[in-house]
Amino acid sequence: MKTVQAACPHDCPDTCAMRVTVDDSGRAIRIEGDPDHPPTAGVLCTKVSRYLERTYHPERLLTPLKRNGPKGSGRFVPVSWDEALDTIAVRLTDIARRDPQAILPYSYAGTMGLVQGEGMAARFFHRLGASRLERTICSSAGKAALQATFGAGVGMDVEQFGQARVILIWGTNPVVSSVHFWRQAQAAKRRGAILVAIDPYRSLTAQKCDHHLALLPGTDAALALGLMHVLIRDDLLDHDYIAAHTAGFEALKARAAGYTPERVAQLCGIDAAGVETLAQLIGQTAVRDRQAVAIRLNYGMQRTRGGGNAVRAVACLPALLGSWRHAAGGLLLSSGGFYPRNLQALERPDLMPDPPPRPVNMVQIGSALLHPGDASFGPKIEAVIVYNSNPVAVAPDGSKVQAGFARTDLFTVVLEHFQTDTADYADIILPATTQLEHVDIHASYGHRHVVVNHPAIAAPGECRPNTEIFRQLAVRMGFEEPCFRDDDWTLARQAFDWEHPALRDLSWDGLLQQGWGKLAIADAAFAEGGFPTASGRCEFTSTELGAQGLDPLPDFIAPYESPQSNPALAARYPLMMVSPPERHFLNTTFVNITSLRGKTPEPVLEIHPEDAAARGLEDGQLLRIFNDRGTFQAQAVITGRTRPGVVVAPSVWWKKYSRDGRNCNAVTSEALTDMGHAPTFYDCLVQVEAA
Ligand SMILES: Nc1nc2c(c(=O)[nH]1)N[C@H]1C(S)=C(S)[C@@H](COP(=O)(O)OP(=O)(O)OC[C@H]3O[C@@H](n4cnc5c(=O)[nH]c(N)nc54)[C@H](O)[C@@H]3O)O[C@H]1N2
Ligand SMILES: Nc1nc2c(c(=O)[nH]1)N[C@H]1C(S)=C(S)[C@@H](COP(=O)(O)OP(=O)(O)OC[C@H]3O[C@@H](n4cnc5c(=O)[nH]c(N)nc54)[C@H](O)[C@@H]3O)O[C@H]1N2
Ligand SMILES: [Mo]
Repeated sequence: MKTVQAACPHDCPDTCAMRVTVDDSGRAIRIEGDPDHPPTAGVLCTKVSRYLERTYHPERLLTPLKRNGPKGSGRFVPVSWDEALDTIAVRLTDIARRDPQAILPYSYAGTMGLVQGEGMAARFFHRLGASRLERTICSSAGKAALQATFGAGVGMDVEQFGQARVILIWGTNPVVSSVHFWRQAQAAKRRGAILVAIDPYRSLTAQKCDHHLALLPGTDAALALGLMHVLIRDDLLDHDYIAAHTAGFEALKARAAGYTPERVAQLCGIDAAGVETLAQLIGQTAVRDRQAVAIRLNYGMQRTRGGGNAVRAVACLPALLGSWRHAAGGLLLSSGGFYPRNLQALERPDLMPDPPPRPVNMVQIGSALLHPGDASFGPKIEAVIVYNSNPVAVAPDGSKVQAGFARTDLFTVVLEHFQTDTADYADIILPATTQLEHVDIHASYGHRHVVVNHPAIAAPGECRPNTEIFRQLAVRMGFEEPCFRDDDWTLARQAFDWEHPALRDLSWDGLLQQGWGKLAIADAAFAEGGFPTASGRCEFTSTELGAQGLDPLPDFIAPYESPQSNPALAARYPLMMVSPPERHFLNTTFVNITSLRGKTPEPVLEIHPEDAAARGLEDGQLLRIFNDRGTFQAQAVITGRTRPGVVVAPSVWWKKYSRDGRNCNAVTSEALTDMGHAPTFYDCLVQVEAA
């Protein structure tokens, strides 16, 4: 029997430290949260506590496979590693001889590990001169907004939320998506804190908060500007903090003047009293009582057209209130910017040709694959190498994505654990190791610890780590640079700049032994200002955005698709659809885990009783949800949890497990946000009828 220190690899702010118990035969028999790691506190979520079921799943891919039927048919036969890698190397060499930009890597955060993520893979594609993937499918609108406002993706320490007096849980459903933050919020509540959810939907989180403000999707910037309007009007401001540590207050004041509670109420579909009450709550608590007001902001608001501006507007509030003075006050969207990553050493961008290859936005993979190539787009895409992602299911405008991957002239390689919807379209599938079987090191975007992952068990069958697969491809492609021979622990060490002051408390040996260690960052990092912007201030007016010719101030930008902004479209498709995470899945990961799918056997669509009655729909009935882009089916759940005019499709389903072979991304669009080139999954008008 032995216990191995591990890290949860999933795309989640919590990045848990885990302990894996392995018996004498080498089989993992237990997985649990590390009780000593403060953010994890011995607890794993429902999904990851099933990680052994996933690892020992009878459908794990165990050998390389070659397609033996039409694309998408899912028919494959086993081949040797030599045959698989030789086939890939011959094909990529041939394409690269003409133009390496016709080769596209496609990856995201199937694992958040810095080694099995873009470590060796990035070196390989940089050296090859392949197209550069803009990895913007999740967090880049908010990241660009924080960059403009705070100077980096930095914020409060999640471990401090338990001491806050008021917590705004804004555009996030942590009971589902971040249970370790929710533990902190509950601790605060037990101490008498007031929790407020801001979400169009009465989520599991909103149900447990003291107040719930159900605004229309995509209207958060208007609400934030309305709160500022009241705070300024009633002089609920920390004037000293504003004077010493912010830039652009007068301009922001002028902008907020236009957002009266009445106007905001109309834009957000709420009553003006809701705006007044919330402003009084945060203003009185922060300024009159000098107590900590904390904001947990996450992804909900970022998935609509004005997502970047919405994050910028909300991010101005803590400085106006002086909340940053408290360790338990301020705002947390991401802590990722605190880590001194050493991407130069890890990913070797210097291996890229000059000028750098063209970018391709991962959100628009459907259109990119269907593009015939021209002077402005560059060459037609001839090969895609997919790892750590499932684009056929997760990317928007799914019928385009599917048509792109179905191209018979496209050469597709998929590195995977399972035969996903994307793997069905591969020419070659390569079996990858899971977190229990490989080395990794993790930063977090929710807490402030480095977490190490030791392999606990041997790889099953012929599975290999992503790193090893790219190392062997590099040999076959004739890449001779020594960096293609670095092993995984070497990559792990290269991931950070160990001389950086944020890592001064950590030693490599100590980290390997304990499995985790905390960055040296002050609890109240911005109590005395010191934001990592050029001015050192919290920038209400952003010099950076101004220099790019953009609005330097945050503003409300209406959704592409809403009854207010696009009445003609809404006449045909009157319902706004959001498709946030389903509790028992992680994006599409875990959808194939029997015990978890048992809890959610069918895709559902939640719809308000008024909208259901207007369409003669009954609870449990099979629905068709559609717009000009496509259609998918789901079972009706008629409920007052959503507001009239808004339908909710918990996601993301494997297409092949649904009755019609489609999922909600059949109707979502490829349009991008105002900042960060991010997706607009929740900016989507649909109509609903009985199937
Ligand atoms: N169980 C589980 N956990 C997950 C994931 C998962 O799939 N399943 N995914 C992980 C990943 S990759 C991510 S990015 C995070 C995402 O998790 P969160 O940060 O929680 O964000 P979302 O799930 O996008 O949306 C959360 C809430 O935002 C609401 N919302 C939708 N539109 C708007 C809007 O315009 N304004 C406001 N204020 N709210 C809106 C939705 O109704 C939903 O209740 O979760 C991670 N954790
Ligand atoms: N409609 C709608 N669509 C959405 C969202 C939404 O809220 N609504 N959310 C969006 C968001 S926030 C995100 S982040 C994206 C997520 O999209 P993806 O990053 O594609 O996430 P997953 O669907 O979980 O797919 C990850 C895949 O990586 C594989 N994998 C895991 N570890 C490894 C490894 O070590 N090696 C290899 N080779 N493979 C591995 C897993 O088996 C899994 O199939 O989806 C987006 N799509
Ligand atoms: Mo995400």
